[in-house]
Amino acid sequence: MIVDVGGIKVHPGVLDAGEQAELVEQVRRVVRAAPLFRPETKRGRKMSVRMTSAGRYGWISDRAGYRYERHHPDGQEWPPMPALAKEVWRRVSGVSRDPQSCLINYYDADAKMGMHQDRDEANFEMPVVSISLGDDALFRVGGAERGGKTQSIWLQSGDVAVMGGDARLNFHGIDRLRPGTSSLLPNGGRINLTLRVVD
Ligand SMILES: O=C(O)CCC(=O)C(=O)O
Ligand SMILES: [Mn+2]
Repeated sequence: MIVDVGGIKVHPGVLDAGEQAELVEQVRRVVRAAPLFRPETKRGRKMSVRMTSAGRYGWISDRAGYRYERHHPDGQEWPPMPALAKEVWRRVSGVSRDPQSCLINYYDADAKMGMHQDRDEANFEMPVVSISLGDDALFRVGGAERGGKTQSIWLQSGDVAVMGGDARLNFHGIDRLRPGTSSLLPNGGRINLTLRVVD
């Protein structure tokens, strides 16, 4: 059963417990090669999530703004995309192109993400596919204009959200986690993977 939240399609439980553990293992391999960092906004504010990327492109935010880059801030190319994440994309994206970027966000118990649009990609006909692992997170979805009506849903470990079609440019964010709701990550928190076609 797919849940429609303001046009974003949430597929509950796409990954079973074994697949979630396998994907965490694949994420750990990425993080060993391309360590998590805490990005700054254009205004010099530290974000509360830590992030890294895999695939051809990684998403970067710093004083120069938001953009995709071929390299981690330490100068290396991004590691290969987790195979299981790409498989999830193939199951749910509905498009024939493969993703070129897998952004990995790590939320500790206090992290959140403000309302924003994903609009640094060249082709908005390509969806964004978002995979949740670890603690539950309150996901808020608005419309294509900032400040409109919003709806919220608790995303659980193994859930996958597809932001596509008319909802591709909808504002969205994470208000908070519910710490201790999952035992997938030994130190708690949440990993979110977002897969995108960039160029
Ligand atoms: O953590 C999430 O579920 C959303 C992440 C997100 O919107 C993003 O990285 O652009
Ligand atoms: Mn986003």
